[in-house]
Amino acid sequence: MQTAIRIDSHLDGAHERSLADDVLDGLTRPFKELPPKHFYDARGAELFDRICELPEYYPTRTERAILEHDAAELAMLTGAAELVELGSGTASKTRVLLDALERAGTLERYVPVDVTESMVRECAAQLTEEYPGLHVHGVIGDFERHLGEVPEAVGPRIVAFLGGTIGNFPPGSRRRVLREISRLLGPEDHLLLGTDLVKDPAVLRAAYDDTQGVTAEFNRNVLRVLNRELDADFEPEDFEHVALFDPEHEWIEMRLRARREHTTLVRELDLPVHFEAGEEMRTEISAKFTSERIEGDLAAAGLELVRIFTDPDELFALTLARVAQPSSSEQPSSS
Ligand code: SAH
Ligand code: AVI
Repeated sequence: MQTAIRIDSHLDGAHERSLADDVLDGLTRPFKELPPKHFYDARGAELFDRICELPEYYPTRTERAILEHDAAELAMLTGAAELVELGSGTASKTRVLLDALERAGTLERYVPVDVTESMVRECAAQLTEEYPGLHVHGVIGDFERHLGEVPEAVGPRIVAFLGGTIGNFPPGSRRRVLREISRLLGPEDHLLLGTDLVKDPAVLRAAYDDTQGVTAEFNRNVLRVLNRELDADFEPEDFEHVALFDPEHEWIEMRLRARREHTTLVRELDLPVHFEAGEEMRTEISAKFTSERIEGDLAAAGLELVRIFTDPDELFALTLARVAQPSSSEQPSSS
């Protein structure tokens, strides 16, 4: 008999090397930068969960509401036997989709893919309890490097990339990641992509600079990760949380601003890093979308829109897409 849970881990020395490479590359530039994937150690994941509950952070509850409204239709449109989820986290919203697929009688397997090992393991254990008969094949890995490790589909599949995480990539990488994702899709499969939408900058800024300071703590957590993983000596409280909206690119930037001039040593890399007082280091971008931007990115990745689902206030969008079908004029003629 097949067991309900299988977990493959692809994070080994390579993961630490990727952190070291990102630090060597990002902290030696004139405008310092770190990629956001390093926020998510166990503490970062917990802080992110608290962000999702904040009154100012509307994306999570809005995406959940869209799913609750439209999951039955998604189940009908996709007939999915399998849900692959990239950056699955605690999979809290995913259950809405799993419920709909279970009700439709098509659900067989869930494949969570995340860099945070504890998340994948805990979510596999919980979901196999909650959904008797469900197989969970967890992939602990980096969705920028390990999509090739996603197992062969067991039937029509949805690849879900929820929460707006695609917006955490700059435009070029975003299209590259979407293209990689499109390789997971056969002709019967769908991508379900969550994207935050362009809106009043004041609403956006509040969502990334909450009054309780949870987002500030999440932002500073990346320094704790560097201290632990690379034996650095950052003092997180030496950095102030900054969230600004860039109107040209229509994205939020999170930065850490040095409160005083100082030099930090990243011992494992033998790397001194100097900060001027007031110097800012970028730790995340979170792009906001219009329907044109969504369609443009999909098209650049060889994907086409099936349907966009949104909430009544048009705060957030869930887009169903599939591999672009050749138009009738491009189809090879039979003669
Ligand atoms: N999908 C959830 C969680 C979003 S938070 C939601 O919508 O609420 C982003 C998640 O992506 C975290 O769980 C984080 O660990 C994961 N993540 C970030 N960068 C990643 C990467 N490069 N590869 C795999 N997982 C990543
Ligand atoms: C995971 N990602 C979509 C979140 C976002 O909104 O860009 C991460 C986050 N950063 C600050 N708050 C939440």
